[in-house]
Amino acid sequence: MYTTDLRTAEEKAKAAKDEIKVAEEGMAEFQARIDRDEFIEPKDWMPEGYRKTLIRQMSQHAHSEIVGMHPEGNWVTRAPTLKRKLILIAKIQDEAGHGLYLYSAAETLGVSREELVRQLHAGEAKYSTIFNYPTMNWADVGAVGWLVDGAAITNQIPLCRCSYGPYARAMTRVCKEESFHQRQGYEALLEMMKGTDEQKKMVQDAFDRLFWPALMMFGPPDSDSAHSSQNMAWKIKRFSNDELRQRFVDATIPQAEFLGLKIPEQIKWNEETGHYDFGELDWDEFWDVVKGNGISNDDRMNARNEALEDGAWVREAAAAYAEKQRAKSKAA
Ligand code: FAQ
Repeated sequence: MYTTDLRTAEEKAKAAKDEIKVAEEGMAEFQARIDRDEFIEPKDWMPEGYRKTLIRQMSQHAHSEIVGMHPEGNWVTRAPTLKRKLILIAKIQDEAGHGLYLYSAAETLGVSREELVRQLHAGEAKYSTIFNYPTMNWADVGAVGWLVDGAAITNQIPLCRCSYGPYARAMTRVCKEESFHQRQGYEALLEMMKGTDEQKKMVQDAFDRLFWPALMMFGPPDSDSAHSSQNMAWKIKRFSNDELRQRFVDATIPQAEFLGLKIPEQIKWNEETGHYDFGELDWDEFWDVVKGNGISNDDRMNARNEALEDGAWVREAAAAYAEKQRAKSKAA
């Protein structure tokens, strides 16, 4: 084979050594910045693994916000009062906004939103398992706000201190909005618990079905979490999956008691640890839903694909309009 590289073997080996030295120094300086709690910004040097894992997590997060609009969207036309309908529409619009902040923040890492959306639609990208469970009745809508947004906030508050600046800043606003979402859900359930026996049963049923999948939102147990140790060293994650899951259980069970709900038998206060014990979750179910076999996986992906096709003319019209404006300003 011909080569234009005229360096001797010795020179090549030295160049390779120098490259490793520069990479090691870069890595050490990067970690030192993280350890000093400095934010990493888009134009700063970062290891490829840091960039990749952030794109992975932030895009999964964005997809979750967007797919997460569907279970509640299902109830906009059937909300029981005008007030509830307005609240629900506002909440769902907020989730769309969260998706947009997150796609934009992910784009600062050198990937396009079109590519991320393509990955979702092709089934290559994950989104949170919780959105593959159906919302069967109005109490489920309240339970999504209370439990799903509640779990989301528990996970996202530490992300406001994540080492990547654009992600951390997006999370600050998202958390404020999620807090309203959690309260509106809890308040809707409080109202139902003042109602008829049938309404109370609906709330209990929603809690019984959605509580366990909400706990799975925090990811697999720490022992099976592939990304935790590196991402905690990089301060993308500040707490482990199990720590945040426990924090959520400890906050939620007193709220369930205040609502007047029956607490599952396996959940017991542990005097010694100062936490609630809640037993093992059904991790086979979790991985099955991750693989696409949940009750609503197909419905969610079909709805996303239909929305993409139905919206094609809007994107084309917007692009044609932008092109026209560009041509006009060039001509002027
Ligand atoms: N579902 O090594 P780990 C919301 C995957 S937003 C599906 O522990 P990591 C707002 C994980 O990706 C809810 N897949 O992973 C709302 C990885 O697979 P990969 C979304 C899951 O990243 C409310 C593998 O398992 N929030 O609800 C899940 O260190 C109401 C191994 O796991 C976020 O995304 C899961 N639940 O920790 C909207 C927060 N868990 O990528 C509408 C940001 C894990 O190697 C209505 N994300 N996997 O193929 C995070 O904090 C982290 O990514 C975790 C997972 C904690 C979710």
